[in-house]
Amino acid sequence: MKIVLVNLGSRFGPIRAESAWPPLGILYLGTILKDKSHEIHIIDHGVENTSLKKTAQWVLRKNPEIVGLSTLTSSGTVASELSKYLKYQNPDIKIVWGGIHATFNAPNILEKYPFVDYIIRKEGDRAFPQLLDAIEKEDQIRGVNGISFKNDDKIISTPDSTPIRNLDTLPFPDRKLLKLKYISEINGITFSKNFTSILSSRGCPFSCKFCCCSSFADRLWRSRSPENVVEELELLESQGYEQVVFVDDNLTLNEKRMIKICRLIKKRKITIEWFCEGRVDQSSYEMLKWMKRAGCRVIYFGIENAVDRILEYYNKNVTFSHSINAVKKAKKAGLDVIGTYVLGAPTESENEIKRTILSAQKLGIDFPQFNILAATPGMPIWKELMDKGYLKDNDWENQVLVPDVDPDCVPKKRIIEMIKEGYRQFLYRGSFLAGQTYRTIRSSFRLKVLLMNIPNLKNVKKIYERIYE
Ligand code: B12
Repeated sequence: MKIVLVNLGSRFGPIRAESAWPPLGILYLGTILKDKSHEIHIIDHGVENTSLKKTAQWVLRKNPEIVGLSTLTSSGTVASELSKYLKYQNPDIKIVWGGIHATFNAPNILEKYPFVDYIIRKEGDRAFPQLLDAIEKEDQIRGVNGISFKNDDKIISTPDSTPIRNLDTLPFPDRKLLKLKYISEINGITFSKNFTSILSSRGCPFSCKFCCCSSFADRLWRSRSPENVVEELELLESQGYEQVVFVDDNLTLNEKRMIKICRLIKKRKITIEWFCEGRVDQSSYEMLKWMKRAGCRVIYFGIENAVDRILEYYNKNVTFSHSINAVKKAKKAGLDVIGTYVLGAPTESENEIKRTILSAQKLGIDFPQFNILAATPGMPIWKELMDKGYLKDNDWENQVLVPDVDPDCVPKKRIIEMIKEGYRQFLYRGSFLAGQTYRTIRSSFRLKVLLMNIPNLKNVKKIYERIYE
């Protein structure tokens, strides 16, 4: 069959290729379907910087039988506009939605958007090919697990598909399906011009209040074997990639496995640089040291908050002391550390927010990322807001900032002021600037990044503005 897969951009406008990462979901699906002899075309609408109409025309020119759209909550309404237009232009096209947003809102989407034919909930690697087989053979669609569709105005949802256990059975995503060149950039600073993403495990056994990843995969963590991961890294290096980001929900859950991946990277003399996220309670010095040796340059730690009461509310299963220790060990191992924070929980006081923001200065991280607690369907916080009666029926289509709806939160405006002030104070400290200069002089990685960014230096003001926003 002729299939077009679209990764949609946010309704807030195009994302620059510099701050986007390749859409691994549809790259996996495209590769699997291509291997089954389907004709595949992929477009990353979010970053290709074309209007929705041009994207639609591109799709129509391919004359597809199936159009699959990958959706996040931020792109759901864009997906509906595109789907409506395509269906209007060619009613024979079957429109299939997948991804996080489609998964957690299937009945609402099918009810509101009659031009969506099928929704694949959760992982699509098995369900999507099965659905296509059923459509092609005019077979029983109801026999395919993990799909939702409308039949005689009734919404049918087949039982959930089970998460794939053996991830080594999946092919390596064929990144050549996308013509785009992605650039790695953090806060306006370019890190690499030959960059891609990789996934070494799926799922997470934790159940943080602000995350929907564990319910997406039934809290089931599955990992690829170290050999399989390193084989893909080797391939990426041979294709000219210099830097990759691991987008795992929980990369370091099994420290022994992580160390084995690092040992294999060293053994096979792979020199790709990489960055990743990590949990502060899964951060032995031995593992972090191995990660550094094996090319890890930057680790994002989910510090979230400096107040244990709030960490408990978030169900994060860590205390702030874990963060203090993890950052110390990561710095000792030679990694750059970005700390990500979630502020604005119900009952979190203004003083507590200030305490968290200030603590970032003492922690020794290289940069903080302060976020405001947000909720979308699928996250435990979403259910909590529903139970409290703070959400309206049509809120499912948008991300909700918790301080906007919960009167027990410090007002959003005040949190934004504190965050801006926090960034300003963080950046303009003599000790910080001196420390960063010292680290840059001693690090070949940082020096390389500095050289690459010399043409950007005139944009320093813009970079700072972006940090503040
Ligand atoms: C990498 C990543 C990014 C990257 C790239 C995203 C991309 N283009 O794919 C970047 C940095 C750009 C990014 C940005 C954002 N992200 Co993000 N991101 C992720 C992350 C960590 C991994 C995604 C990934 O590659 N997974 C691996 C692949 C294999 O899985 P997958 O994409 O889910 O695909 C599978 C299924 O969903 C399904 N599927 C997917 N698409 C389709 C399409 C069809 C047709 C079918 C049938 C099936 C199907 O099959 C795939 C294979 O099994 C996830 C966490 C997560 N677990 O999803 C958060 C996550 C998706 N991001 C999230 C958010 C909030 C954002 C931002 C809004 C953040 C912000 N404030 O700016 C932006 C939005 C960008 C946009 N386009 O609108 C939330 C989404 C919540 C929601 N309800 O939408 C997540 C779930 C994080 C979280 N903990 O809540 N993100």
